[in-house]
Amino acid sequence: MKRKKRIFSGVGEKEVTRAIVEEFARQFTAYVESDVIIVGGGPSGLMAGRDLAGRGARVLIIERNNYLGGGFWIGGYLMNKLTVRAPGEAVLKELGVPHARRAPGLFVADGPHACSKLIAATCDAGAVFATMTSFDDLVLREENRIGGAVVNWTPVRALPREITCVDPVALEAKVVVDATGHDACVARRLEERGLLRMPGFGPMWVERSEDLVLEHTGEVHPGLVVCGMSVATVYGLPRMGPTFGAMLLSGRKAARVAAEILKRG
Ligand code: 48F
Repeated sequence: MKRKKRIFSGVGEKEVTRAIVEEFARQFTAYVESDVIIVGGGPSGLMAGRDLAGRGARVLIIERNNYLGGGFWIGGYLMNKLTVRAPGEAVLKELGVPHARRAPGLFVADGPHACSKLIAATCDAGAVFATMTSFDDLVLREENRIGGAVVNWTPVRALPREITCVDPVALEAKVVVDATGHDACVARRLEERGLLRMPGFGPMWVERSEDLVLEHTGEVHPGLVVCGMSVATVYGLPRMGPTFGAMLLSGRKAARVAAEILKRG
């Protein structure tokens, strides 16, 4: 049979596989040492990553899922409309996310639109992602200063202990940001070692919670910055439910704080 002219290039399976493996290895090797590791690719982590990378920092975002965005795709109760209380809508404007004013100081946007724009803006700023990668532990240096994060492939955790014994690997960074949401997984590791006391987040009270989360966003231990809902868990602040202004602005503040730590050296 006469072969028709090809539409796509003639590269085969081996080139496809090499392209993936070599590019992954190149990037991973380059980010074995970075300025900032952000654990958690939800709204606060993405925002922190975008602003820090925009300031020229080398930023690696670690996310245990194969998708980024955390709780930012869905508003609440499985409904994909997000709310943002003023002044958080300034970030929606900056990202070019269409939003409607529902009441004085209250705005609504589409989850998929807002989340995809934030992810794209974070990529455009130059942040790099390790997805399907779970934070496992911290690297601690002299006087318990943070020196990086210990990570493993997410599926390793799902395997029965009897058949796997896969050691994690360590990544070095000058600053680590805990953006893991309500679980505050990174700060939790310090608590387990008696280096931090975490009361856990309190009951819902949106009018107080957003202000408090923003106020408390910052360096909680030398080299560790907390942002987003992990701040509520670390400081015992009320939760806020499906509203995201404080997540975006907390990520922005975390970027500022991390940049100051980097400058301080
Ligand atoms: O939960 P998440 O969206 O955190 P956030 O940025 O925003 C909170 C809001 O979504 C909402 C709220 C207020 O609006 O109450 O809940 O504080 O995103 C956290 C991300 O961290 C990832 C997790 O999969 C999610 O994408 N994550 C959590 N633990 C780990 C992790 C871990 N151990 N390793 C890697 N990623």
